[in-house]
Amino acid sequence: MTDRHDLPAGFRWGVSTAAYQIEGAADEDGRGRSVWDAFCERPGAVKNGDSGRTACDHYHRWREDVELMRELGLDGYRFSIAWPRVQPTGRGPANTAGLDFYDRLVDGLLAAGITPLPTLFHWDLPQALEDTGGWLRRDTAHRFAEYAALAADRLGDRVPAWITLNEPFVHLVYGYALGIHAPGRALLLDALPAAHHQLLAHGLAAAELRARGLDVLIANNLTPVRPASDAPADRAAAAAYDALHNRLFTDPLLLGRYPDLSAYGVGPDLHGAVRDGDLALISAPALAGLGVNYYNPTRIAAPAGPGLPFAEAPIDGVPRTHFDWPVVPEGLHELLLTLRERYGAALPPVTVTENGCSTDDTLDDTFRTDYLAAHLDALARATADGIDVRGYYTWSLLDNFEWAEGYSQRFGLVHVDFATQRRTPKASFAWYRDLIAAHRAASAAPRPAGGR
Ligand code: IFM
Repeated sequence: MTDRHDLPAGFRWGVSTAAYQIEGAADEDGRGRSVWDAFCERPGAVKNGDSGRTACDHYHRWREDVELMRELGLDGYRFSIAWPRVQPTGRGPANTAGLDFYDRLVDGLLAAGITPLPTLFHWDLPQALEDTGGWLRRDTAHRFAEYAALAADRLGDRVPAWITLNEPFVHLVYGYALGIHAPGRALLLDALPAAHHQLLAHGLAAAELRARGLDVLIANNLTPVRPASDAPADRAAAAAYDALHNRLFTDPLLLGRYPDLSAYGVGPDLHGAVRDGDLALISAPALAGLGVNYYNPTRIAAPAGPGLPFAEAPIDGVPRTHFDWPVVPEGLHELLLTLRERYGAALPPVTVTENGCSTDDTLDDTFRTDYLAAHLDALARATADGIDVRGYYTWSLLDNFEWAEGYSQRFGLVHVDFATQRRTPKASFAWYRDLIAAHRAASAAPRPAGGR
């Protein structure tokens, strides 16, 4: 039976983090204010009134964190660059002191034999840009390309591949449609221009990165969508949800068009946001890879009344994480096969840029080990089925600031005591380290006939 030990030779092992969730140092070295700084100050917006002002203090403790990564034997580290450190107001010349931090980090990673994989936008928009309309405004896409060029000019000599955006779907829905993440706007379907402007930002930044000889990826949050039954109404609802969650941010990149959003009463210009030439720009240059962030499938039924054209249905009979998310490893295999069926030759190589689970506050996190093992087994089955998967970055290295949930959800291989900043590797840390070492040794050794 195919399992994680059968992942291809050269498969890249990593961990993922994001700036606002770990860095802290909110006022240092000229960093500007981000939408998350503002959102965390709103009473009741974040559980327990938590914020990322200190988080894991990674800004000062990054050497210790790189040492942990070296111990894991990682090939790659996916982190995000805080736009407000590079351009405190989202425009204008680079803040050198802010870029210096990432310069030191990149050098530290390379010295540890780890390839840096930066994400340019993981939700921490400079507040000054939000004040002029944020992602609802087309100009923000141009500002993003300018920022991407500044970051690439400083780090591109050592960083070969870049992720433009993290989970634009989640940012759109939580940040602009429902208001449960920063910037806290609850515009429902009127938020849709923020989808197009994020994709336009990707396209414009991709051109800057490619002009500097760099590879470009995007990290999309994707979910296999399962209809609650075979009834036509449930199937139609599932298709509508799939269009919003999966296709909205992948079809334009790989097919050069938006999916059919008529179930939402929305036309192909997304409330007038799409202009001539935009889709050509978004889809023109081939992506070096598609980043897939997978956590769980979604079960969808027809809605009971007016409003959105779908209703979420429970997934019963499976384990659940501390966050109460259903654990369905097979969903990762299913998702990758669906992507191939949908995009065919247009599907670039895939990297799993996030996958992981929150557990309770314990060092003996067998739940996480089982979760990771089962998802990697599913990934190996996808590679055996011919999907080109290049690597796996687990979320996350450290327990960290989990957005509206504050510090109540712990996703780390390493426990963080937020009062002392003490890092303690959990059982899953040793497990991941040993898996990476075993895979590397087996990949280097000649394969016995009929075996691994
Ligand atoms: O913590 C987040 C991350 O920032 C984006 N993807 C999902 C993770 C877990 O919720």
